[in-house]
Amino acid sequence: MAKQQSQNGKYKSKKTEDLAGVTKNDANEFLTTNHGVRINDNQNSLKDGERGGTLIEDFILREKIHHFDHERIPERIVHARGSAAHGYFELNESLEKFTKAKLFTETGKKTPVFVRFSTVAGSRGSTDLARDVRGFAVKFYTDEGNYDIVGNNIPVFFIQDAIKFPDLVHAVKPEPHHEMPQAASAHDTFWDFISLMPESMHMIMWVMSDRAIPRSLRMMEGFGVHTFRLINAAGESHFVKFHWKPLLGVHSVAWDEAQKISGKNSDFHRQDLWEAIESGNFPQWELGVQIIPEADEHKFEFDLLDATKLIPEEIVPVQRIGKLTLNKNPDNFFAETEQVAFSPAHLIPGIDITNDPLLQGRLFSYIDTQLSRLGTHNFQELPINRPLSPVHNNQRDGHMRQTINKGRVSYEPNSLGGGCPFQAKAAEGGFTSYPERIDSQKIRSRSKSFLDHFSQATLFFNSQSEAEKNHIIDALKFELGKVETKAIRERVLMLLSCIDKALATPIATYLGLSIPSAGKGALLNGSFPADANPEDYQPVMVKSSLEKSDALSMEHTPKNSVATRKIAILVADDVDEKALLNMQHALEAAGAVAELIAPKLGSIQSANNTEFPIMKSFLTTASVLYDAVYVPGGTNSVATLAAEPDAIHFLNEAFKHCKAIAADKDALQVLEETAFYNSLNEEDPEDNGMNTGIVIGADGAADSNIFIKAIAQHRFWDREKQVKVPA
Ligand code: HDE
Repeated sequence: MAKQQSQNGKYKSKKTEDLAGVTKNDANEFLTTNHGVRINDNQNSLKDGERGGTLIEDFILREKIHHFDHERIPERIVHARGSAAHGYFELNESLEKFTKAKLFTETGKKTPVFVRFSTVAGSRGSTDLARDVRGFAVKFYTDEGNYDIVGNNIPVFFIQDAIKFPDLVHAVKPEPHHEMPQAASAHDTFWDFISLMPESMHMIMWVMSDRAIPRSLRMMEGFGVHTFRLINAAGESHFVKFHWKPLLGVHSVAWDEAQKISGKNSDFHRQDLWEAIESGNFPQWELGVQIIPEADEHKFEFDLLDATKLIPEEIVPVQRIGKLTLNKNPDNFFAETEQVAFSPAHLIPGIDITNDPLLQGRLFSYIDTQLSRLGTHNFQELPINRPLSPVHNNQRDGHMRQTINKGRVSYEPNSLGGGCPFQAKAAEGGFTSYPERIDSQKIRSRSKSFLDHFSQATLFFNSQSEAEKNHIIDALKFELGKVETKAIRERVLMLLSCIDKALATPIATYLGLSIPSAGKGALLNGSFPADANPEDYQPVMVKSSLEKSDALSMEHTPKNSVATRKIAILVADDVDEKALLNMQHALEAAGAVAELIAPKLGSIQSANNTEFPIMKSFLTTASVLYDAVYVPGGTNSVATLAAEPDAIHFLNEAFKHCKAIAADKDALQVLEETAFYNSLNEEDPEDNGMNTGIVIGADGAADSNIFIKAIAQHRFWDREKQVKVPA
């Protein structure tokens, strides 16, 4: 069991201690070469006289430059851009009935974890706010070995069979002739592939939804995606789907905002995660499971082995069994976040795989990719990857071997080593695969039960709020608007019309195209094998018996907290100190982070001559980096801000992105300069703010309680249809 220690109130896991053993601190140490010789001059290379050439014998120079030359390793083919953190998983509800994995049976146990979030398509240095799927990979350092749930923030996938994965990734990556565009799916090759791959339609709904532009990595769900198996002590199997539910709720930004954040701070998510953990606001998720008895395998309208389908929560409820807490940032990005190696094949006794053909291909892909990325099979010995449970086997040697194996025996069976290391019986924790009954022919084919490509895409679309539906339509207008080939746009429109005409029609109008008929055969588009009878691949047009699923809409997410939300307070000299401090304290007491923003850096003086340090100005930050804005009163402060175009732009943008805005009554002069002020008058400027998200002090200062409630709503999407703001 992970050893728990309290240090400065922080839980310190056994893995953290393990890593501490290899962590280096250079304080009070001499500078040395890698063979441990102290360096006397790190400023000048060894030369043939003061103005002479550099001597090849300078081993200090050579080592330094050579090491530097090799600092980069190949980036991940997908999920190259990532951010990670350490933490622990604590089990509340035992799943003993279903699994023998101690991770899920010992309640109260804290298992150390390392979690890496990522975007998929972009390179290591690409923007965090790309419209993309987010990876959500969790490595559990359990007592029985490492177990990885290598999931995403979307519960389904583009394709049903692993053999299509290289095609999918080639299509979405920058186009090979000119390596453009970076970290974006809005280009011809991606939509060309999608338009010929009707099975991708459900996933397309998710990636075109706001789920693909999260407000924070801490505010997104995670999913294991595939159906896995749990195996109990009696050897019985149940199917399982894994869910991570964020305690802060699921929230997103607006697309216009996402694009601007990409320019203002392309590390937005990475920084947000880092800062939350550094400030002790540890992100948390509950682990949920949907468990299905083996006997029910064929009771669903879809195939459990088809990764383009989810199990609606209304049909199989999500049972929450424990909590994940991320409480420590990595000490070294490369050694931990970059070198961590996940794999769906990192399984422990009690958890097994299914025949999902997408999962099956992943089982060997990950280990293979680590070989080209990390260069050796000994990557499992890297500190971040090595398990806490002991490793004993006869695998030997290879590049960069760390372990010094003693003795002459490196084979099994052996008698010279006393038979060690020896196999473990199942009762001793030995891994045994589930003895699934197989009686079939070897065949390259797709099961007929995989041919429904639209029912859950329609279910997803139907389950969205009006604003969410509009965002999907707008996202598709944007993406297809960037596609240059008419035939591709038309094929996508045809596929979208099979989901819902109301989805396809406004996009077609925007593109100035008509929707081709999705008659028989039209949907196949060549996504079938050469010798197959196309009839056998014709999509099955069925409807989900469920009209709507609330769990699919972010509208129903918890909206009861402003913890860690960032609030901009716009100030200048002579600000009303009392109003400012009251609001700042109220926001901070509710867990939000309030930052003062002024026309210039340094400090401002309140009307009472108190000095307030200013760390951010309109030049160094932007409205898109905050969740809400407050303008306190104070005659001169208000006059300065009203005359400051950047302050007005800040407010206009916050309004456009549907954020809560508060202003004291005597700060109205600033709001008067905005593009939305007149619409407020129409609304009633003294509306208490809960409907409009604009909180204006009735008599004096804006009401902090109402402002806080409005911020917790996250966004007031209704504004989008009422007022268009040129920001
Ligand atoms: Fe991955 N995927 N993937 N994937 N994947 C990789 O492994 C692959 C898939 C996921 O933070 C690679 O170490 C294949 C589904 C995450 O380090 C690679 C297929 C899901 C991460 C690979 C899939 C994922 C990866 C690249 C289709 C959600 C980042 C670097 C059969 C359930 C892990 C690496 C991290 C990374 C292969 C499909 C999630 C190339 C062949 C479905 C979160 O091995």
